[in-house]
Amino acid sequence: MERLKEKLQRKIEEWRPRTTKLLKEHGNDVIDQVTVAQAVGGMRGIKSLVTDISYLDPNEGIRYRGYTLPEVFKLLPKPKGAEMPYVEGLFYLLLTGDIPNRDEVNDVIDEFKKRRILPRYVYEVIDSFPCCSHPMAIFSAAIMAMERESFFARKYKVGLSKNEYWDSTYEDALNLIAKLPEIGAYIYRKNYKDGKRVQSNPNLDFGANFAHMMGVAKPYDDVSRLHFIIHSDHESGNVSAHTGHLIASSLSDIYYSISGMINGLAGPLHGLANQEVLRWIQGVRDKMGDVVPSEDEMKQFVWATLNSGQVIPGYGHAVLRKTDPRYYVQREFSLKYLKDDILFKYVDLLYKVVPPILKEHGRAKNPWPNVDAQSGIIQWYYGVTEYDFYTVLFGIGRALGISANIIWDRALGYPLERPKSITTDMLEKMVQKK
Ligand code: CMX
Repeated sequence: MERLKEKLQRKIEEWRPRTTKLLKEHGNDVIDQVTVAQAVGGMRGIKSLVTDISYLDPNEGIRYRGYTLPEVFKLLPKPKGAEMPYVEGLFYLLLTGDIPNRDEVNDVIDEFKKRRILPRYVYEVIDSFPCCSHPMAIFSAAIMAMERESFFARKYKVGLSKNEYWDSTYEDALNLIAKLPEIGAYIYRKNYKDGKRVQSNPNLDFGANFAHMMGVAKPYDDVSRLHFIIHSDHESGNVSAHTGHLIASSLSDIYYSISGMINGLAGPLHGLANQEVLRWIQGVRDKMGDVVPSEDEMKQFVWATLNSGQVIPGYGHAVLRKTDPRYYVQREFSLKYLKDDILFKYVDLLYKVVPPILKEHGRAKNPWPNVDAQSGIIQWYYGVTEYDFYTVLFGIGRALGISANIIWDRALGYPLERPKSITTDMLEKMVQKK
């Protein structure tokens, strides 16, 4: 069997000439134009990043390496008796573009197993955080504390050829990813379970070990696999992925990049929306006294939020123009396992009520739900009710995709990212000339 790193090396060597040829023969071909609205408005839709790990079609949603989510769930190997595939297999797919067989998944499992032990000082960093710190701030700092372990940074210091950047970046990425479940679970236990740590079990896969360290019984192992897989990648332009890529482009190592992407994910317009959805629903539930609102009552709650100038969390998207397939995957899971749960009924009712209201409101370009509209209620159902923690779960999953991207950025020699800014004066002069 070709080991993961060997296969990656072969794939990189095969891919490099494609990028070189494109640049050499078509470097000056125009692929997009930029409008004033795009320059002022957050660069929406400008085609200016290249990634082969995933692609987001506005209507179809995400494909990982060309595969839709249902295909990914069908094709990736699963642990015995599990409904959801190995997270390790998903990482293999993101990194190499190939669906792994069982031996290849076992290879990734072994790689993570070797690298999973968390340095003692990481627990101390987590322990030292003052009360009421947000779990995302602790998560980011815990990753940052491990920067001293960077293999890439050490190698760079003594002199590293550009062609070899990807190799030590790969080592850093695997070292870090292997430790994320334990960091996340320890933050959870520290913040909400009196700091009682559950020792990691080396015989379990990524999802099952996370569930074990969280102290949550089956089927939370499958819930974790599902969660990490659907959150892993969403092409390059979203805030977390772009932040990770941007930081890495200055040759900062993966610890800086992943810690930075976590900080971007922590915003309520991005990953924190999963927490905000639960907070919003619990606010309604408090007013309703544990009863599911009628359709009319729910409409009033939604309008009240909009009329107070706030967004409806979990709805809308910068790229998607249809219901997010990540929402569908979780909806199907919920219909199977938590159909009668009161919070699922809230979410189900919101799915009926919110899109027509957002259309009538007339602002959001996409009135449909995104991944965050559904994820929190699954966590809540299985006992993880501390919703401040939910974005950490998103972050563990997202680190898989961003790390794969950064390894490939280095392999293909993507340079320092440096778009050009202009002044408002310049913009005004440019449009006057027309
Ligand atoms: N509720 C109310 N208004 C919304 C809205 C929502 N869910 N989604 C968009 N809008 C508003 C925007 O605030 C904007 O208002 P203004 O015209 O006053 O500036 C207008 O509609 C146009 O926005 P857009 O072009 O449709 O959306 P953007 O690309 O600017 O923003 C997003 C995308 C996700 C930030 C936005 O839809 C939003 O705020 N959604 C709620 C938060 C959320 O669920 N975020 C998670 C996204 C998924 C993820 O990254 O995890």
